[in-house]
Amino acid sequence: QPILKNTKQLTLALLKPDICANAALPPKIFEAIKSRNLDIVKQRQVLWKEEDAGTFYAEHKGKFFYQRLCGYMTSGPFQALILSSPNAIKEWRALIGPTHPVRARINQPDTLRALYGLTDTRNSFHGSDSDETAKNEIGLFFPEFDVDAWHKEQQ
Ligand code: RTP
Ligand code: MG
Repeated sequence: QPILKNTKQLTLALLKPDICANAALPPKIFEAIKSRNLDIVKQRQVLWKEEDAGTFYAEHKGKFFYQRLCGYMTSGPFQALILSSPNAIKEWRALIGPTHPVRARINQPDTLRALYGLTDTRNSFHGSDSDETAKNEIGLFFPEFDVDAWHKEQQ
């Protein structure tokens, strides 16, 4: 029996509230996702309470931008996406670009944060940074989604 290796990776992407507040923007983002050959496996609209932001951004508690980060992320509905491709984590992070939009505009002007990001904190997008965080973050937004079962189904 041949061993079929699953070559696909999952990542968790967020289109933050500023993107979702402007109806003209999400279609442009979905176009960019498509042209980067990232598949949308699942998609959900989310509205966070303060405590949800606190859970997701626990590692940033105490930093100078923490309060404004939580205020931003609870300011309105946003979109959570599970994306897949052979190299989904790096592909999505490459597409969104550097954390800080002002730097992105100088160094990587074609990235989504360069194009749409507003400030260092209001930077419009999130992407998981490893397989482990992707699995945890997918679990937070899509508790019904079984990451391991999905990988098995791909084989
Ligand atoms: P993310 O986790 O959202 O993909 O972004 P990241 O790794 O590029 O950035 P990280 O350092 O993990 O920060 C998480 C989010 O906090 C906000 N932030 N504001 N100097 C600031 O004002 C500042 N630095 C970070 C951003 O919304 C960032 O995505
Ligand atoms: Mg991060």
